[in-house]
Amino acid sequence: SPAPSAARGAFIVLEGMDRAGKTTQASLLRAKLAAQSSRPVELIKFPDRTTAIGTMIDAYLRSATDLDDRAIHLLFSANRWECAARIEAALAAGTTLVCDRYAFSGIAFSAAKPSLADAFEWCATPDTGLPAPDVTIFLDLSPETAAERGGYGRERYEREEVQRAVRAVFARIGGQQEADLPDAPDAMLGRARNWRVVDAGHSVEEVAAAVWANVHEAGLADGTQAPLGRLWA
Ligand code: FDM
Repeated sequence: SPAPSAARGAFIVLEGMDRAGKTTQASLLRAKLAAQSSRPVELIKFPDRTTAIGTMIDAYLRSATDLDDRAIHLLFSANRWECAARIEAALAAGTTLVCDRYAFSGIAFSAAKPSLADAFEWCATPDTGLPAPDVTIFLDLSPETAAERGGYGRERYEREEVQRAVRAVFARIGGQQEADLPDAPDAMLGRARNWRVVDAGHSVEEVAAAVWANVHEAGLADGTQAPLGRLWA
């Protein structure tokens, strides 16, 4: 394992489909990382509904309010920006962060909307310059398996047709359908961002093992010496 003097904490993002078990896997990963080293590990999540911007996002997701598609997109990005300094400080202080959703959800859920279908680059732009994850693990789940797990909840995006469209954008972000994304600069593609896909259609234990294997293979079990990157460089 890496020297205890590794310069900073690792920034590990979990993305995934609704019902993929993202929140469960984030807390299992946190526990596993904490057991592997003495480095502090913290869980964070986006949207962070506790801030003033987060309160507006929460109302939108519960359909208590309506907002223009571009306006809500910018609020989700602003919600990351208001946490960016805290993320950087924590990593620099040696804390590893496990982050439940990040800018990729921002792109996927917005570009899945008909009004923004041809605006992938516009969707990516507001997040330019945010701390870049050292690895992003995407928990993939088919709508069929989601249905077997009891279907979706009641929030705005928890409908099968939305989930299908979101999954298609995630596949584009991940570079799985590169040819379909002529408008996306290379750096936005998952390949350049250390994007890993885990099939979430298995048991909690199996998925946790696959998530851990990816973190370990990425060399992030005990922080990293690599300089912190920036989206979308
Ligand atoms: N979501 C999340 C977005 O539309 N944009 C974003 O930038 C982010 C981070 O908000 F439907 C969507 C994804 C999901 C909802 O749900 C948040 P959870 O259950 O709080 O993760």
